[in-house]
Amino acid sequence: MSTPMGFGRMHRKEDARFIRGRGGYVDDVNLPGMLYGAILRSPHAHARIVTIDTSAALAHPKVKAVITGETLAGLNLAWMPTLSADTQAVLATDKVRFQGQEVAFVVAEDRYSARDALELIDVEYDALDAVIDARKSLDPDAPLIRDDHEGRADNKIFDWEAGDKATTDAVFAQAEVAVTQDMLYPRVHPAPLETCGAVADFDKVTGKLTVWCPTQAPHAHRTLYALVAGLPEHKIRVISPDIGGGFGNKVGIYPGYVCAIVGSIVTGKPVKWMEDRSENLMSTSFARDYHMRGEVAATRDGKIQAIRVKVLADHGAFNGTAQPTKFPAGFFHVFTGSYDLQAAHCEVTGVYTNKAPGGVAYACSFRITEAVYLVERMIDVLAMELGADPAELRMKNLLRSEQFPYTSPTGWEYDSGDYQKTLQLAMDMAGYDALRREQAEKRERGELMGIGISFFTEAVGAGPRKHMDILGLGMADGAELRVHPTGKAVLRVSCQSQGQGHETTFAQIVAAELGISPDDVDVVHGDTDQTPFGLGTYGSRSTPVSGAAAAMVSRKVRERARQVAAAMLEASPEDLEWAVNESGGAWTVAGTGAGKTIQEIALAAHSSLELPDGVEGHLDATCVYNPPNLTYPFGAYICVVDVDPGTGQVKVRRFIAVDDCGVRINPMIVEGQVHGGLADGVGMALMQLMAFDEDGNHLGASFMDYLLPTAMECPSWELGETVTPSPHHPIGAKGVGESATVGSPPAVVNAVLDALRPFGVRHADMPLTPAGVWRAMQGNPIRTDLAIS
Ligand code: MCN
Ligand code: CUM
Repeated sequence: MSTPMGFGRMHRKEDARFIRGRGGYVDDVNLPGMLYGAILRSPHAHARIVTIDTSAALAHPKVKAVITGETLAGLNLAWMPTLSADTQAVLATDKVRFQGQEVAFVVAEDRYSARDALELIDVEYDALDAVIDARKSLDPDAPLIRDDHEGRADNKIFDWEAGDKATTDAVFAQAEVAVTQDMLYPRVHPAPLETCGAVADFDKVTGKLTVWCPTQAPHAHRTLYALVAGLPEHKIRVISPDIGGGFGNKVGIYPGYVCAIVGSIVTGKPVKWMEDRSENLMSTSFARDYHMRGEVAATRDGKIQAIRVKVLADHGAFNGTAQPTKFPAGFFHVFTGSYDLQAAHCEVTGVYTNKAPGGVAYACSFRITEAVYLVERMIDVLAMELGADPAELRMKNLLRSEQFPYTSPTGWEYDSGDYQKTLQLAMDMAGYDALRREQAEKRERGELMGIGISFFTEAVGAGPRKHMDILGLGMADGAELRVHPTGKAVLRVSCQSQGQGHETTFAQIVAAELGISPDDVDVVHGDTDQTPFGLGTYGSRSTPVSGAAAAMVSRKVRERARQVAAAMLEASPEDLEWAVNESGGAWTVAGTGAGKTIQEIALAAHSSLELPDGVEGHLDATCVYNPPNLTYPFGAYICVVDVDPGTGQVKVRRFIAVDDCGVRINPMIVEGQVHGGLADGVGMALMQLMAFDEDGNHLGASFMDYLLPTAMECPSWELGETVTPSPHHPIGAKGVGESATVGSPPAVVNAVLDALRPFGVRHADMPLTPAGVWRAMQGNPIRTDLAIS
């Protein structure tokens, strides 16, 4: 594959090291004299801690320190802030609040001794009743989970609403048709290949703390460590090396990171702590767990008028959700979906339960996943009620291209879209009418075939900083571009790749702007000492924000180059034109053939060439990009399934995905992102479930119990694209990293329920396992009702 001068398909630059086993991950960091940490975790979901006896562990010959909540309390570190300004116990002092919670930290000479010594710690617990079902957490007699909060009387975290209740209720009161459906988006886990971990190295002499951890947001981590540990921020360096998948799991700060830091401060040696798989599945970053009620009002002929939503959000024992301060329920705001509505209203109640911190990220774009699932299920429920075709019903109600930029009933401005075109392309690719005919014939023969559609609008690329923040840090991102005398460039960005290929696509952005080869651009990220401040990678914000910063800083460099070129050509800068041809980018004098390539200009910028007053020399530049708005990518997905009437087994036979993420920098990487997200969606729809028993015992702490999709469950994806550029993004790109995870679960579920139409089933909750489908076929679908009114 030849290397394009800018945008286009090219193999990922980083793969040269990944596929040779030369990646460098946190667990590859080995420092002289390094010690190893291990965490003792709670066996109870809810219990008071009576005593912790560490003497036997301390007597272990290879143990160097045992840290408990009490040790941390002495340092004022027993609690740390979460990403939503709640607090989370680093090591439990008073109570444990979920099974798997961190209780003590052992530091030993090797990882085996550290693990062995955990067994020697004696903790006496006084077990308490646990609240596992969010719908019971607000019962008057429910045990109070967060009695550490002064004055707290119940388990409620927040009540939040959006939209106009009076107008919405009025539309419903007049509506010809209204449908209601309760549904659960179950608790799931991102389960990346690499688990979480950290290496902390505190240098007593210089006072410098270096932390290697696989974080999606190194700068945000640094600021939080400064706030948590009280260390001066300029003495903290966070290095996020290669990351083996994040999917949201690597956004937060986990107690183990803080323990590793304290371990290093206490022992004076570097300390490594790495989770095992069970620890990762039990204690980090759960998402969803949303009990939802959707209501849709429409006319008899299928014009949707309003949507009304109630949600009960289970955020576990510590509210770990990373949401802008303004939006405690995050981007659930986008619950009006892709449709032209008169009115909308939603209420979200967040509650604590005795589960690991939930409400956190998992390829989620801050809760849009749940909102899209709700809307897209509701459209199918309405179609069933009206006896309408779900594709036609969507086509009729989708926003029209002339309505963009479109302000939603909850005040969000969708930047651009051409929804009908995208849905039509998906239908054409699927051969929609033929599929419906095939389905009708099969139904005659008792075969169960289903066709499911979803249309989603995503909102990605947070800021602007006046609306979006994490713990008060505004969401804008910096970029720095250095151009060496030979015209080779180094781009430094604040975002951090976990597998998305930034070293390639970001080099392509600079390459396109400067007319050089992406091979001549190195991308530096993931080291706070080497990169400008910014809020990192999540909510598919890298391309919308850092990608824009990369384009803008390249344009600054280009403008500097123009000044130098003018001096070289003895022309006025205004008379120069920028052009990129096969040999690269150059400033040329308009109307003459005379010009200088960017490489010639770079050399001259560093030479003894006389430059006019005010022209500094060198080409390096920096910029901070504060996005004017989010970007709103969208897509139309069609899933075709066959259900085995004898076993309830679902086979995803075809999956057509048409994504519109504006201008594509590297279509091959975009397709890879979509493939991953689609597989994820099939997993969530059919297999993935973090289950607990009534006492709060975690039932999914291994991949034997928590099922992940493999190639076996996935069809050969059929991808299409439409390109509606973002009008406010410098290169017209929108984010895409989470689109398919957001858009695909409802398509799969809609397809399975479509297959089950002969059984009169209107809804069944995910995951649609064979057992679940079988029960639905017996007229007893697995369903959870939203018990709050
Ligand atoms: N891209 C492009 N053209 C566009 C949009 C994106 O070429 N119009 C490219 C980007 O430049 C980048 C990739 O596609 O190389 C994804 O870009 P973007 O949509 O900006 O998303 P981020 O880079 O911010 O990645 C975050 C997103 C999130 S939030 C989750 S969760 C997720 C996802 O990415 N986690 C992933 N995809 C993942 N892919 C891998 N391999 N591993 C993860 O952990
Ligand atoms: Cu929402 S999971 Mo991603 O934003 O890292």
